[in-house]
Amino acid sequence: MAKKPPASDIDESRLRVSDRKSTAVGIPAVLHALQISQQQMGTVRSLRTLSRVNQKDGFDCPGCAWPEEDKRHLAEFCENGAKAVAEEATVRRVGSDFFADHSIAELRAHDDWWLGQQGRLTEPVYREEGDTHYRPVSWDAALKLISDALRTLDDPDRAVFYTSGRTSNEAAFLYQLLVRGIGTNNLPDCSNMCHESSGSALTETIGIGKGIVSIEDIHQADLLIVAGQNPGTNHPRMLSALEKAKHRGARIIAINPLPEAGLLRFENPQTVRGALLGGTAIADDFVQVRLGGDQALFHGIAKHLLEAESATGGMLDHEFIATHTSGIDAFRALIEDASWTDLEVGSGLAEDEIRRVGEAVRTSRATIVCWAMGLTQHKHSVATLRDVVNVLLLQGNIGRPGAGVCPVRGHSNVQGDRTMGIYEKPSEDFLRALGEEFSISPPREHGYDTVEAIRAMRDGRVDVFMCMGGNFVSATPDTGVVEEAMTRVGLTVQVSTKLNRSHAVTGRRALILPTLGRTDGDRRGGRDQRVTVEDSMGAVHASRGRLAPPSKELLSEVAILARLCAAVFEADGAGSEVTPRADWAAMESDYALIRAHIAKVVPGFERYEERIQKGRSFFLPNGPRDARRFATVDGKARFTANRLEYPRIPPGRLLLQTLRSHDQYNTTIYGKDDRYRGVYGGRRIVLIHPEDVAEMGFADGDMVDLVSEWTAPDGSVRERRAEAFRIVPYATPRRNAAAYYPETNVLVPLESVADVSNTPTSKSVVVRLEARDQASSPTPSS
Ligand SMILES: Nc1nc2c(c(=O)[nH]1)N[C@H]1C(S)=C(S)[C@@H](COP(=O)(O)OP(=O)(O)OC[C@H]3O[C@@H](n4cnc5c(=O)[nH]c(N)nc54)[C@H](O)[C@@H]3O)O[C@H]1N2
Ligand SMILES: Nc1nc2c(c(=O)[nH]1)N[C@H]1C(S)=C(S)[C@@H](COP(=O)(O)OP(=O)(O)OC[C@H]3O[C@@H](n4cnc5c(=O)[nH]c(N)nc54)[C@H](O)[C@@H]3O)O[C@H]1N2
Ligand SMILES: [Mo]
Repeated sequence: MAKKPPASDIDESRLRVSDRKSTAVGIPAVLHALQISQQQMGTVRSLRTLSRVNQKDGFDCPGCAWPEEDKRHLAEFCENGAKAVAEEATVRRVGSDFFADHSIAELRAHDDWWLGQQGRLTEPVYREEGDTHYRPVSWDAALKLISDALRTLDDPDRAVFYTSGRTSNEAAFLYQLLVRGIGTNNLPDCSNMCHESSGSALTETIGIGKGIVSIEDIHQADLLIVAGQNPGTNHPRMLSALEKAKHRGARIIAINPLPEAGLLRFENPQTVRGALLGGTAIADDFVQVRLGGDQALFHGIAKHLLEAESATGGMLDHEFIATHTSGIDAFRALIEDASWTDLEVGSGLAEDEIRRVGEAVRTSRATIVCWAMGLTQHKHSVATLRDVVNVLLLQGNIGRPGAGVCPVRGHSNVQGDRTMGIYEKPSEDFLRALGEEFSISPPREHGYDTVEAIRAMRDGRVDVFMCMGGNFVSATPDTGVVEEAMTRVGLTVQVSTKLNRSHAVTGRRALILPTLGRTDGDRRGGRDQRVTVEDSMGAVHASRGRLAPPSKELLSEVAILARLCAAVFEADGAGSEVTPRADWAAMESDYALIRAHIAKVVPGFERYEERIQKGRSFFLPNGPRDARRFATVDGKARFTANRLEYPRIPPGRLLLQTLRSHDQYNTTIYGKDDRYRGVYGGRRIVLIHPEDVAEMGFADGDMVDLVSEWTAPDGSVRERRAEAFRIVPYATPRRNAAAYYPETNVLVPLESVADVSNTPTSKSVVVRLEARDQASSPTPSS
């Protein structure tokens, strides 16, 4: 199905390509961040706001989930954190006059960049069925529309509730309570498209769905493997931690199909060395694996270790293996059987390159593997991550200082949202505690994840679809299918800070509820309210914004949810013994009351209020890290035997990964440059190896359509098309291409998901290139 992009905003006439950079951050990054901040906020507001990012008693950066170090710099943020802040703290506004001026059809013709640039949403608006425009609606009327729809459902499973990862712990807890109080576990979230594969693999093998290292461990590691991650753009503050580890003597190996700038060299703007002297070379070794080749690489590392063990002994931690693990025999047998030829083909690396990494692992006293989307968004991601765990287990690199697994999380509170129960497959322990606290009997049947939610909408099985943040329409795979699916829903509700495509492609009736962001002051019940978040390493701390909110009309996410709970559970006829009982109004005016409930339901939150005072943070219990305790089926860390898999690329085709540019936050597009990769003024580009470009009969600068080909289990092939991409020859492995998300989401088939985790395979899409008649390229707009 051909799906046209909203053409009016596509002006790639200024697109310019130059050499890619090998150094990240440094002074240009600081200047660039300040420039964007100034455009959005003006000078005074910029300085006031940026000085509070990630400070004790300041607000948590809405950028990434990388933790703050204990000793804070005066400016504890990075270029991309500053852009995330500027995007939210902008002085531009979208009010009811905007919606009167722009019909929904008109909004639909714009892309996410244009929509986001309009500014902060300031008042609730509603689209009546058949109407062409959104119109202002009061908060009371809006909440009544939702509660009426929820209370008249034929079946609670006909409602679905999505969450993006910026929602605070307090809001997330109320949200899941609302949903379970109604009687469903339909709580898909952005994690389903993000680190779900990590959660699946880690829960199964070490009994916890998150990472087990702290920032101290990073500093103390002897070897850090950074696989499938682009920290120079997506977790810039991680580079400071890597730099520190390096100065203490750690080796760092980057495993990536692309030579990403931040991994190769880093100029720390906080130090004189960084600012003036050319910075630190971060990676000691860059291993250019082929897309989806990591499992083969980790099998090879294991094989190298096991061979060394047979030759001389002393390579494995036998005591750890005997006391704390199970399953090594099957794993060992599988690895001994593996052929180096298969491992070379699977990884795209030569045997001696694989052995070079194996040797670094063998000689390391403490190893950490860090990863992000390059390892989680493939068909065999869960197997790949189980094999990462296998390699670490061999040397006892789980549950001791300077060692372990470090899935680097994306959204700033995505991990906290899960801890609060935003999960379609909640544990029995969680549901029992929730039930006891609120005298309800939460549903036990699992709910929809993101992919299942889309299928349910597509098939007409959803009446109400509510989103707590995010941009469902653009972030999910198979944009054509999702847009169609959205229009089949009775009522869609978006709680948002800014406009995006999910406000333009809606259900038959649609509500937009504007809300406060992290940087906004939140005064309720005569108090300045704080919220709490959990970072990528399991530390919980408070966050408090100070800026005057964009409008007096805005409610916080917590206030919206507390009022919605009241509307749903206290309305006439509700309040039976099955609905949750709580003082919703009191919670709205004092978020500490919500924390008191959380402390009773979620393990590890005892003395919650006390432990977040004065900017302090506390660590949640972490079995493997705290005491080599593994909550798995047999109480051991589990070796697993995973058959080798890797993508097969049909002749004449390329394997496409969809990734982030330097000027975006997921579907929020800050600008059209990707400085480190040398791309300026446009986003519709595709990076391809120069020899593939030539072999396929194209040249640098040619315009092509990307056509994805999906072969269904029954053998039928379905095509999807993304139009007008400029070819950029690039240092990617042969037959591996890269282009930006979300422009390419239209190519990712809804059926193409990771085994076990059901995560869309956004880093593994088979495509062919089709020449484009230059004359038919989208024409530049003014
Ligand atoms: N500024 C900024 N910060 C962000 C975000 C943002 O959009 N902008 N997004 C946030 C979110 S939600 C997330 S999840 C994270 C995402 O952080 P990343 O995972 O760093 O984001 P991607 O751009 O998807 O980059 C994937 C990286 O993996 C590599 N890769 C792709 N496939 C493979 C593979 O098969 N094997 C290996 N070894 N490498 C591979 C790619 O070349 C690329 O370097 O960042 C978070 N932080
Ligand atoms: N092809 C492809 N697809 C992908 C990925 C990929 O690598 N490739 N990555 C996937 C990943 S890792 C992720 S995490 C998802 C991201 O999916 P989402 O989290 O759904 O998307 P975002 O673009 O982060 O959401 C941005 C919107 O959130 C709203 N927002 C921002 N701050 C707040 C707030 O404080 N409160 C509320 N209520 N709303 C707020 C704004 O309206 C903004 O427009 O996308 C996934 N999709
Ligand atoms: Mo993510």
